[in-house]
Amino acid sequence: MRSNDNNNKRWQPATVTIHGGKKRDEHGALVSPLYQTATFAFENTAQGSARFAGEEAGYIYSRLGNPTVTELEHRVAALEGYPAAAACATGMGAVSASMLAFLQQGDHVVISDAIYGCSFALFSHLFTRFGIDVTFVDMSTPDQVRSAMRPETQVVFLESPVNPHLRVVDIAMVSAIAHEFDARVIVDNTFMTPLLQQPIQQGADLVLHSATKYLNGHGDVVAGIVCGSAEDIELIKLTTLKDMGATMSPHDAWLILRGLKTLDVRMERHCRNAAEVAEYLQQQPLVREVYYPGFPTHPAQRLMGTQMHGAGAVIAFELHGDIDSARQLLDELELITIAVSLGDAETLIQHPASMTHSPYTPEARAAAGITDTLIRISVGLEAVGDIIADLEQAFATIASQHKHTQPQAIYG
Ligand code: 4LM
Repeated sequence: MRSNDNNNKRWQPATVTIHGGKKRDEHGALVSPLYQTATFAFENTAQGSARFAGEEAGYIYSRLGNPTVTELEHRVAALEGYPAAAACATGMGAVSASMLAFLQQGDHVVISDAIYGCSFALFSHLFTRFGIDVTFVDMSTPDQVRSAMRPETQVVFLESPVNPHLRVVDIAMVSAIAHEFDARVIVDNTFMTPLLQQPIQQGADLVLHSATKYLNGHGDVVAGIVCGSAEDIELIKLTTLKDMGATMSPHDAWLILRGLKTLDVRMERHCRNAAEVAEYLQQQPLVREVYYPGFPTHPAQRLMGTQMHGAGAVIAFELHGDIDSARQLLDELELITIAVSLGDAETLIQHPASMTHSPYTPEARAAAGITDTLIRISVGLEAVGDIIADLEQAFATIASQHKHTQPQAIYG
């Protein structure tokens, strides 16, 4: 018998991306309606005050909750394996709302040494202004992680694979150490999606996404979401999200619900295309090194089948030469778009040192291994032959301009 409510069903992820969190519509609409409203009418003053007092369930005002947003929260929470989620205006809204909910002056946080540029800026520039002490640490070994921990450490925050160069962090190892110190572990799972990595299995307390990327997948929304226990999500919603206000608009939630329906098939194609592009890049004489978790030599292989269930579709590579070499390659491309962001149907390429990771100081960038010759490509859903042909013509143009030079010497 069909039930009215698709929460708590034990479906496989591909089914959850389509049906999770959905309630039967009173008119039988296949697609859930978009509740494009700022506020909700009360029947009378008693109902209004009961809702504000939390004595009666129901919507009040869309900054505090909205049925379309609720459906998305249920769907993503189910995908990540947590009981609850809070949708946010942007990925950075999810990072700031979830971190600040658990922090106060005098607290300490431990952060992986390479992360997305604006997360780095938030932690290193803004948090420190409010008396929150921050330690960035290379999380490769238990000793390094343990040495960064203090009695006042409240949160350990990490990305894996790391933006931009795809280093990986053993989430189970970090979670075990953090929990010895009673600290929460927050994992930014944007690069993997819940289909390729579910950090709850490795002990993470909260998992967040820039939903701008694969979850939406169509490049037309900026959004974020954080998943966790009912208590943690309630705290985030009732404090930092409600009062700082980085809540998701119902229209954005509706678009992400639409995008999510194809997450499984999109990820399959993204990953297949990326494997071919990575293989191609590795054979190019102008490329010094390719960072791709799918290579047998990549440290990610140790975590494949346990923490990770796929290599994802972001690749980073180093060119021979200097910053101009990187710029020249990008400028020669015709199909592949020079743009930040990732996880879209379009293949996007960018230069982290001068773009996504420019908020780093040059010293922090060097320490994190983000060089001037590093390029990041988010492999899209186009025919992979066309993506490779575009790279091929760009490399060929550069080589022809230097036809009397040995390949490795073109870029110095
Ligand atoms: C980019 N990234 O890398 P919003 N977490 C991760 C991210 O990569 C990003 C955010 C959070 C890029 C944006 C320009 C791992 C963003 C922040 O942009 O606030 O949705 O997400 O190209």
